[in-house]
Amino acid sequence: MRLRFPMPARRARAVPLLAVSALVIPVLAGLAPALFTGGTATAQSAAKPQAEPRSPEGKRYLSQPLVTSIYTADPSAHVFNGKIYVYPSHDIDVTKADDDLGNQYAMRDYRVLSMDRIGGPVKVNPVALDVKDVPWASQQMWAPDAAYKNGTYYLYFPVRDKQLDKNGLGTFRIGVATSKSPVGPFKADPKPIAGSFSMDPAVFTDANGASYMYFGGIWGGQLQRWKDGKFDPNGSDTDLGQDDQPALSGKIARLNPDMKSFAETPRDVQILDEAGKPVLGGDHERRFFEASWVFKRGGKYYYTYSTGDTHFLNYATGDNPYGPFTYKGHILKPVQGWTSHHSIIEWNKKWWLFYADTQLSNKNHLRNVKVTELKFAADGSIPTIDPFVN
Ligand code: FUB
Repeated sequence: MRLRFPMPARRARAVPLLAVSALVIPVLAGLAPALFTGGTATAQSAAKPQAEPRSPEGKRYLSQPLVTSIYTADPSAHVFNGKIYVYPSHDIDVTKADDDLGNQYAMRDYRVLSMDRIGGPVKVNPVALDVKDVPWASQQMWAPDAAYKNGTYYLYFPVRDKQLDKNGLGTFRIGVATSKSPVGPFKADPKPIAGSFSMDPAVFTDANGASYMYFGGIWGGQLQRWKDGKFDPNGSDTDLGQDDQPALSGKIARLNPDMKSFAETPRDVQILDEAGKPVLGGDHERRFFEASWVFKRGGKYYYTYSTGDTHFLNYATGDNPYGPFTYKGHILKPVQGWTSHHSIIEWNKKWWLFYADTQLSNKNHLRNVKVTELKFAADGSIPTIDPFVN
């Protein structure tokens, strides 16, 4: 079995959170370090410089954690009223062993990060939504996203419900919560979004105001259990095991104007290869695993996603929000840690990739969010980013 979570080659000594916070981290990739006091980062410190952080293999990191006072992952970044807000998962330390189901990702709440500019101080805001305040949820608040419309902020979040499967775990559904503030607190609707399933919601709003939710993820995200349109509680824990067949696709559904319900039955987001054929299930460096994120640039729609067990962030382009999308390449090479989940925004006339690694802990379930500039070639292609500096 391909174990989803343990990565022996990437394991080494864990660096205590506070020890790293005390370091003076040099400016890398043009970004100031985030050092913390009381939950708010300061761009520089007067303390004497100490050693530059290195990976367990001795490599230098391309960029530094945005915050060090809590663990964060799966960053969905947005610009609201000129300010940058990041909606991450809030990782917590648990004693559960790494497994393919993702039991060690036992997050219980969300906290929003905010900043006036990239490279500036980052604020860790109070709890925005707690699992205990979501009536239908059991556990594991995974990667969220957010949207804004007509004075209301919407927080979309995947969490297991209380309907247990063969592993005694709930079924992932996607909930929605609202607030008048971008940092919450958010109030959850009493039920998950009707027709939603699996995890990793990402909401894209097109120039004409139509909003779409992309979602889904295989293995622990359970997408493979929905292959026949209804949930199979005894289905596979990983994928369909059909390497020579088209890979499972992420999903898309247009949202109703209320931003809280689907206007249509979710459809497949198809990824095609250069010959126009669907990427196959056995093609683990190109097939969809989780972490959909869509943005539009130069009239093209970029569908971006994680390949999970091969640890790449990839992109494919299309000419409308539904696709099909043609595979183009890797955005980011593997980071330190198992998961790779990201978002991409335009801010101050530049494009930015928010991602996460495990620099602070060297544990797969205790991640830290980072940001680096994303460049485009003249033809719209994306040069692959290495998360380490050579
Ligand atoms: O953080 C928990 C899960 O791991 C996310 O939902 C996935 O995208 C992966 O990062």
